[in-house]
Amino acid sequence: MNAPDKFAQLLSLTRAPFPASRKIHVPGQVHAGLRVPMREVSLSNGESATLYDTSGPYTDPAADIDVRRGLEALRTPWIETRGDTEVYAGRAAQAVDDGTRRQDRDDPQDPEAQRIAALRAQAAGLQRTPRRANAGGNVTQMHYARRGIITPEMEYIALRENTKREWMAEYLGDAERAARVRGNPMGAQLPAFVTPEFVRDEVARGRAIIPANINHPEVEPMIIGRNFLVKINANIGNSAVTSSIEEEVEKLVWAIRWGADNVMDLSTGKNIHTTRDWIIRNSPVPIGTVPIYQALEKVGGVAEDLSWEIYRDTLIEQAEQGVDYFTIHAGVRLPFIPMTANRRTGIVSRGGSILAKWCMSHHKENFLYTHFEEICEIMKAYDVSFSLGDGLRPGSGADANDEAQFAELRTLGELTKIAWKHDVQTMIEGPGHVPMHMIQANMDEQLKHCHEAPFYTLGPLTIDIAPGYDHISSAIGAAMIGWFGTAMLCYVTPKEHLGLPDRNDVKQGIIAYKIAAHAADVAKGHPASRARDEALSKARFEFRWHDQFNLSLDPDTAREFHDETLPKEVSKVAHFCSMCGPKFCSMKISQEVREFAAQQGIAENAALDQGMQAKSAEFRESGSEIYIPIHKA
Ligand code: IRN
Ligand code: FE2
Repeated sequence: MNAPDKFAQLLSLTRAPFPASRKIHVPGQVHAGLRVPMREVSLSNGESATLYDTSGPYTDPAADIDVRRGLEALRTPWIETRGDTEVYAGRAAQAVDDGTRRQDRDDPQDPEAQRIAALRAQAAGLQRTPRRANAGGNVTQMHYARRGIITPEMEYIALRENTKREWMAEYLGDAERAARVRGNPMGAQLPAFVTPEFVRDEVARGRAIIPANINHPEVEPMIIGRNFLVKINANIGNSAVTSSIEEEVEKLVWAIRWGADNVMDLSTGKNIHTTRDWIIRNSPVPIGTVPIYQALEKVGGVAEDLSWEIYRDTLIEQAEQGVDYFTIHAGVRLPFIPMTANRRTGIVSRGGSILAKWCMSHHKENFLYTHFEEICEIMKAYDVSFSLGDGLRPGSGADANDEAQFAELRTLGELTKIAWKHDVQTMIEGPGHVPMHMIQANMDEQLKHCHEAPFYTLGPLTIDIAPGYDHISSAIGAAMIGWFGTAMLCYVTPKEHLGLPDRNDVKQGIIAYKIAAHAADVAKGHPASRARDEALSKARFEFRWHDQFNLSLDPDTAREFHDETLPKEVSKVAHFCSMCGPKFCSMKISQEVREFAAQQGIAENAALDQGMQAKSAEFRESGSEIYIPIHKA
């Protein structure tokens, strides 16, 4: 079977368009040629809903995708027009030879080496010549924003955040449609609709970041900041390398299908570099990594052998490939490590523990801290954003909000100032395990010490006793902290603490986090967020079952659950479901109440009384059974 066929087969499920949905593209105004993708769901009553869409061209049946070639590089003309970059030979290949490849040299006797050589050959069509800022230049979105420039990325984002068509109409100058939405319920501090100027201003202040490496031109720009939709991140790639590009890309496509706004490639082990080529070239969402993981591979897993030089080369190697943000645990300072000694669960961050080990064994300050300005120089040459790591996050409720955690957080605030001096975009990573009553303090401290740089938290898990269900224990904390102002939520899957997530675990984690993020958006009063809830509730009340499924976060499961008891097509228009049965459907009753009121010409409340009394009599007469088995026949 040739490659595209294999991919098509593997992706038949992940590439299927969502039911009743089509991809639409909204044109730019400031920048001609922008095409901002959204998902439009057609409803059976003739209306439609427009949804934020993270799935990229994969859910577009018209898109011609070849994973061995990579996605279309839509940002290349934007980057070239800016005229501030140069294409150069790059050092990625050399870095791989120096490091990763040293351990898995292509030894003809070694089947593993042969396998890896074959994998590398598959990636040949995906290697790109890198680009960097002209000497002494700075190509970060923050740098442009601070000079008052509205980039195509910024306008793209402004349009993308406006999923409510009417607001978009106003932006697009459709006065008639705009007039209908004057009385919208947006929150006081939020704009009526997101303008490109608002995006620019938020990025200039450091209150939002646009992770978009100039070497990742395939990315569909998105924004992370508390005055925008709350975003979620899914981690992939921490398992052993699969045998083909197709399988690796499939994991990514699966994650973005369900709504991952960002994906982090946390691969360890062999062939990290090649796997990353596969992922980035085929990813429409920003990709983050934790470069210390690869640096550790390069020194054979011995933390003490790490050095600034090896780390620096790894940063450049990954920046040339197009990684959009790096988790950098520069706040794990030597004096903070003893503060973890009496913790219940010590240091639980992978990166944090690697650096703590290096600091302790050399009795030296963390080299990421001492070389921070040099790291900024690298970041600004490619526009890689910082995700300042929380290496000392609590790993149990007992350790939440302790001295070590907050000492690190304050350091991340200091480092943010340094990054901003270089116009490098920065977000701050946060916990971890935090009981509900201690969550708000995390947001307060972050706002106080990190100068409003976006917060990006892992959950937090609100309790410690739910292995197997930690997507739930953490989504509760994530919803809360999102509401308080966290800009991005790092998902947790049901396999957390237990093993590697499989396909279904990834989906469960993402859906749990979409719920948390959306709950936060609704509570914050994001202008566009409620539209989908409104459309779905209306469909629910009017018994438009297909519309209810199609508007839901997971239409497949919604439909399957309904099918379990009422599989027939006629039930998809029935004015009841199997939960309460035909007689006790509260929605049906309230509709009857409305009709009754209209007929009788009396006020709805009075009718409600009468209607309820009638229903109450009916209920008693029928034997006062709450659950009516509907499949008796
Ligand atoms: C997010 C917030 N705090 C931690 N994270 C994520 O945890 C981080 O972005 C990365 O994806 C993952 C693993 O980080 P550690 O364990 O190396 O700190
Ligand atoms: Fe944990």
